Amino acid sequence: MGHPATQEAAALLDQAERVVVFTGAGMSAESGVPTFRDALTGLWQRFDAQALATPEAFRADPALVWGWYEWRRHAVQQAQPNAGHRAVAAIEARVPNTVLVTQNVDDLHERAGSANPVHLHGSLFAPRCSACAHPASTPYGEADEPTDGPVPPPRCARCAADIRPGVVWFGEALPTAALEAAVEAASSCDLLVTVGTSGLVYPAAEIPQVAARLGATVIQVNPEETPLDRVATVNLRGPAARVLPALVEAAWGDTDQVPDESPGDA
Ligand code: BJW
Ligand code: ZN
Repeated sequence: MGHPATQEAAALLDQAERVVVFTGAGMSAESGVPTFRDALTGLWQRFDAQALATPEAFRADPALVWGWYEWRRHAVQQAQPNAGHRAVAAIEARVPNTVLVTQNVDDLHERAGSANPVHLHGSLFAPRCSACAHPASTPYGEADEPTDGPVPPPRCARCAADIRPGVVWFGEALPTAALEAAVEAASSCDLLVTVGTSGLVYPAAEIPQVAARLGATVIQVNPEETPLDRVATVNLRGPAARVLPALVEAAWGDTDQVPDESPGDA
């Protein structure tokens, strides 16, 4: 027997036929990946994440911005999916119409067994040319050392312009296919579970609102209040790695339908 709100959310999950799971940086917090607004630790502390994640910042100082993303890519590669990522994969395994929409640029959902997350804000693992968009390979040298400071970006093999991270910066359009898939899923789901997002960054923050407006139930998982509280039917206040497995357990009992990543597979 869990908390009453967990029981209520579990009943909603068990009844749902079309589920959207919508995730943000808090999803990966317990894997040791800092949230976006906490992303600047160590040497990076004196910078402002919101100011670094822009095309203007990259144009002004490509090595600073590329170095920051290389450092974050390394951190993600060292991290492991947590029990929350595995619970999301368990929901997908249990409810076949589930669509996973993530704002995260890490690959922890994939590594927890989610086959096809919709990445609204791109990926740390899909660099491309800043001029001609030609995809570049990643990582640059498998055994590269973690960076901690500016690193000049590599050059495009086709046109020699700077390679840039394959993420969506402030002021840039989201990838059309991903945004369309997310809106379509949110428009046709009966339950949306929003996890670990501040709900501050648009247009992604519209996704739970679209679902709610069209009649879906919204469950929110977040230790803090957010602007999405008012569209949520149930607010589960707590960390994703604890709340999501408890939710899946309360709905269906077995949380271990999806195998863990094999040890030493970092
Ligand atoms: C836990 C937890 C645990 C902690 N368990 N939870 C005014 C109104 C509307 C829009 C705008 C506006 N002014 C400007 C805009 C536009 C702008 C925007 O929204 N700005 C806002 C800041 C106001 N948006 C854009 O610019 C977007 N593009 C756009 O609008 O284009 C228009 C256009 C159209 C056509 C042509 C051209 C242009 C693009 C937005 C791109 C966002 N990109 C980033 C960076 C990606 C790369 C990178 O990572 O460096 O995406 S920003 C950053 O925010 C990142 C995230 O995906 C995104 C969302 O953050 P998220 O995931 O919510 O994380 P946090 O850190 O904010 O919150 C963490 C949460 O977790 C907290 O709530 C914690 O409590 C919780 N938590 N521990 C569960 N254990
Ligand atoms: Zn190029």
